[in-house]
This record gives sequence, C-alpha cells and structure tokens, in this order.
Amino acid sequence: MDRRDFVKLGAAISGTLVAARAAGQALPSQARPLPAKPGPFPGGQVRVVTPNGATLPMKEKDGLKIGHLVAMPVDHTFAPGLEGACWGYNGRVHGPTIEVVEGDRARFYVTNRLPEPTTVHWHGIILPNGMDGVAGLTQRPIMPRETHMYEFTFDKPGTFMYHPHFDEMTQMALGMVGMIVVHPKKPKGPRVDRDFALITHEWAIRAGMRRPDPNEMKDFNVLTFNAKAFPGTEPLVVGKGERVRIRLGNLSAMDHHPIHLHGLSFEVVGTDGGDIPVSARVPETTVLVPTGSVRVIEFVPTESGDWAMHCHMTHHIMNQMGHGMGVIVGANAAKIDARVQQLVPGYMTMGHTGMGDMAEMKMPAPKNSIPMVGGKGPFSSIDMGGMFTILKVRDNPESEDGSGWYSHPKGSVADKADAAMMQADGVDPDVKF
Ligand SMILES: [Cu+2]
Repeated sequence: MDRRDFVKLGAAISGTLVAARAAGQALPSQARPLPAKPGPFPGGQVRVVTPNGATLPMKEKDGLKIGHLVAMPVDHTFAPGLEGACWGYNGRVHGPTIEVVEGDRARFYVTNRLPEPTTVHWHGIILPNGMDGVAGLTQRPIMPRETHMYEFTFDKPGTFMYHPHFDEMTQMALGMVGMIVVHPKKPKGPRVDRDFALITHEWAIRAGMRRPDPNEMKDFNVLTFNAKAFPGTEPLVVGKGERVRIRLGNLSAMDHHPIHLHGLSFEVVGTDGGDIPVSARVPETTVLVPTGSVRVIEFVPTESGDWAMHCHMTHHIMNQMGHGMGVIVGANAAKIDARVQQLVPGYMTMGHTGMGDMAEMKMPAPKNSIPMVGGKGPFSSIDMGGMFTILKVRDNPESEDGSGWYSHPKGSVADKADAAMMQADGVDPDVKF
C-alpha cells in the first residue's frame, strides 16, 4: 500500500475512532531532560542531553575509555500508534550518544547481532585508516555474531556521528546512526548552560507495515528528531537567559532539513569539520542541515514560552500521509461525497478546505499508522507532526515544571477582535478589495 492508498483507504471508510488518537492524546515522553549540571568535563562543560535518547556508558581502564556497541534488530516506537521493525544499537533507535573529551583514547567493541555483516564508521573523526570502518576498503566486515575492536584517540573536539559502512542504504534506513560529542580540553567562548544532540532522519513506512523501506528514494512519510515523530518528540527545556547549544546531525537518506526555531535567532558555531570562526558567524533563524552533516547552533533565549522548533519543509512536519493526490482545495465536497457514497457508503472527501483539519477528522487509519498531524496543545490540537518539537523556555527551569505548558501573562495571547475594537482603531471591518 502506498501513501496515496492510505489516503484513499482513510477517505473511503468513515466513522470510527482514530480522531481520539489523533486529537486527544497527550504529548508522550514529557519527562524533563536531566537538568544540565557541570559534568566531569574540563572547564565545567555540561553533559549533552539526547532528547528521547541515551548516552553510551563508558568504562575506564588503564587510561582507556571502553565502550560496547551492539548492532541489532530493535522494535521502535516512532510516536504512539506507530511501531517500526528497525535496526539500531544497544536496544535503541537511534544508537546512544558517545560523549568523550578531546585527547581521550577509546576502545569500542562492536558486536554484530544482525542477519548481515556490518561495520562502524566514525563520521568526521580523524583516525588511523584501519579504524575508519569502511567494509572492504579498510577492514573485513564484522560478520553476524562476530565482535570487532576499534581503538583510536579523539584528537579533535567537535560534533560527529557514527553509522555503518556496509550496506549503508539498508542499515541507515533502518535506523543505525548515532551522535559523537568530543568536548574540548580547554573550552573556548562563553560557557554553555544546556547542550542537546538531535539527529534528523527520514523513513518510508507504508501504512500498516512495520518495516521501514530502505529502497525508497523520495516518498518519505515519517520524519523524525532522534527517531521520534511529533507528538512523540520530547521537548527541550531551557532557561531564559541561558546559553543553549543544539547539535543537529542529519543522516537522512535523501533530504536536507532546514531547521527553524521560533522566538530567537541563533548563530551556527560549528560543523562536523570544526568550529566556525567568530568573525564568520551570522545570525539565523533557520539552519540547513545537509544530509551527512552536522550543524551546531548556539543562542540565548530572551522570551519565555513554548516555542516551535521544526523542519521548514512543510511535508516534513506531517506524519504518514499521501501527497500523490489531486488538488481538491476549494472543491465542493458535498457533491463529490454524495456521488461516491452511492458506490462507497460512508465516503468522506478530505482536504477540500485544506489539510489543517486532519487531526480532528473522525477517520479510521490502517493498523500501525499515526495521524498525519496532531498533538495536544494548550489551545487546540497542534496540526503538525513529523520533524517537530518544542523548545520550552522557562524563567526558572530547575524549579518550574517544564513538562507543562507555558502560562501566558494575562492579555499577551493573540485572540479574537470584534468590529467595535477595529472601528475604534480606524480599521474598517467590512473593507472591500
Ligand atoms: Cu525536513
């Protein structure tokens, strides 16, 4: 079934309960990220928080940091209602974030519990050629049930990624990616109070199926931050006036993602190639994260609130949906519906007033699929999905419950105006154009 069929199927049968799932559900995983505390890192650098994710535990032995990555099949929940038969590391999709300090020497055991060979490539890390993880070129592939050992020194600080370099198309499409953060020994620039790692990714999951399709080249219907689609994404809680860093990696198969933040402007301070000199930084509100790249942004929010953070490709802030359909915005659905209902009882056209009502529609969906849009908001359903999350800027992030909604000062929310108000301001409510 393709996405077009999903729309047809959804449109053809009406009446049951999906809308409850669509509009009524609370934002899941609202657990607050751990408060940023100075970690055991030089210069009091804070630990990186991976929303919806984890950090790889590392043991220390004889001045060596030792980690273990297990490549394996993982049952993963993208958002409530959508399960995927994915591949990942250590029981997670995506794999845990590796967090070390410049100069650390690390040993990684990589165990393969997949049905095919794999390797790990340490994307952006400068290391001896034989540790680079390219099957055939720099090493023997890690066969199923084998473990290989990688050992190298993290010579350069920055933000990097890891992923397989065997059957990249399948293994990355099924979720085998992760982030690497190398803290500098001597931090430069102003101290950062919050530090987040987010990987953008895209998946093709046919309605009713569980296995993402690795062969897809353009019709991606599940777009994620850290493998979660809204409303499954965990918000980023930060303090007003705090310096915040977000490390954005992109290991999508085909697409770049212009990530846009509301309520502030930021500077792009680094890539997976290194730091951007202060003199070359420009203020932005959207950063394009090309596939295979990292962009690190920093900002100091000055306005409290619940601020949207999302990919600005509008198809990427929708969940499973069909785009391969005719334009029916403005069509007279009553006529269409009456005619089609003679053949298909209960038929209901969707999209003739735009797609903003999708979250509220009482329309069933196939098993294992999520509504195209819709998370619960404080005012109404939020009609976005996919690569969307919320930056929660709080006056006192440590003591306030950041998992709740922002409470707006009285009179500070855009709301209905009546004709008398307009006339009092010299605005003609019945103006003709
Ligand atoms: Cu996007």
